[in-house]
Amino acid sequence: MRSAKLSLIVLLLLALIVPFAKAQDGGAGLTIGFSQIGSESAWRTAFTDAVKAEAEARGINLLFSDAQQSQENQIAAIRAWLAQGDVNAIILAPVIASGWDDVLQEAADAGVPVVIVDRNVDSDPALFVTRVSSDFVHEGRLAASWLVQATSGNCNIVELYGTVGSAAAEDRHTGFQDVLNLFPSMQITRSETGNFVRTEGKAVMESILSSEDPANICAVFAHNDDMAIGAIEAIKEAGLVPAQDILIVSVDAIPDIFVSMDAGETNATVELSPFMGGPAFDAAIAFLNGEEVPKWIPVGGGLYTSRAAYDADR
Ligand code: GZL
Repeated sequence: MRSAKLSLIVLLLLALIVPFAKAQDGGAGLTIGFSQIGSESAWRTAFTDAVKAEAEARGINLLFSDAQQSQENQIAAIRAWLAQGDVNAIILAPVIASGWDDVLQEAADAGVPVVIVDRNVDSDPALFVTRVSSDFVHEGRLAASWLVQATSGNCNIVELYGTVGSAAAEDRHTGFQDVLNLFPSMQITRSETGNFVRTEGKAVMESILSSEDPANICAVFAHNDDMAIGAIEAIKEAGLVPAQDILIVSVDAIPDIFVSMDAGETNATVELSPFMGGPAFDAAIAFLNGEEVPKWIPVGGGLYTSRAAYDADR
């Protein structure tokens, strides 16, 4: 009789304590789904590797899905994790901004918090915990500001646009145009999407070089380094000197862009940190522990015109 009573008391105590048990600070033991866009660029791959390494270091059980740049695949992965019923949180790197309302509502209804990383969604912010990202508009402004000082405000520019509909492409374009609007002799004369992919960036630049007088192209603004590297290959194959005949500025600061910079084949890159996993996991854990989380957690980055300057900032 005494042991039954004791067991009952213990169970009652556990019932009181367990609901208030905090997720361990680092997230050890949590199961978190990470819906990644794909592996379209070297930056994306570095971002994936950094998130996986962070999860491993924290003892988080990471469920990883590479959507191969398909929103349909991202939504399917999230729904599968919700159906599993044992996922504590979801990290989403959305390929494009629209089309997330339903699945984010389903996650909210299931009590599974979602943290947005990198690109943005145009859904109600109440449907996700926070967004960890850089400021894409600022990145565009930085790139344009460098080009203004490199050309004294007089330049016809080819824009290699990222994935159509993505916040990264839309906002980098907006920031770049914000600055150009101040300089009447700076204009984007051609803008074509290369979808953030190196081979597509090369193909688009080849097409532009064959349909425009290259003497009228002062510079290329590529929304990411991979497309810039593709453009560099096209410029060289057209018999022109990249970074001299045609200036080049891009975003991401991937290792390969510094190889091009060392060779004098590109001019400038804006850094985009791949280390968003830590802040994303921290935000999910804070939310699970009932703590307030800001709606935006920024990651920074500067503009670099040499490897030495980039290395000096590490
Ligand atoms: C921007 C990110 C972009 C990178 C590209 O934050 O979404 O997607 O600049 C990647 O390299 O494809």
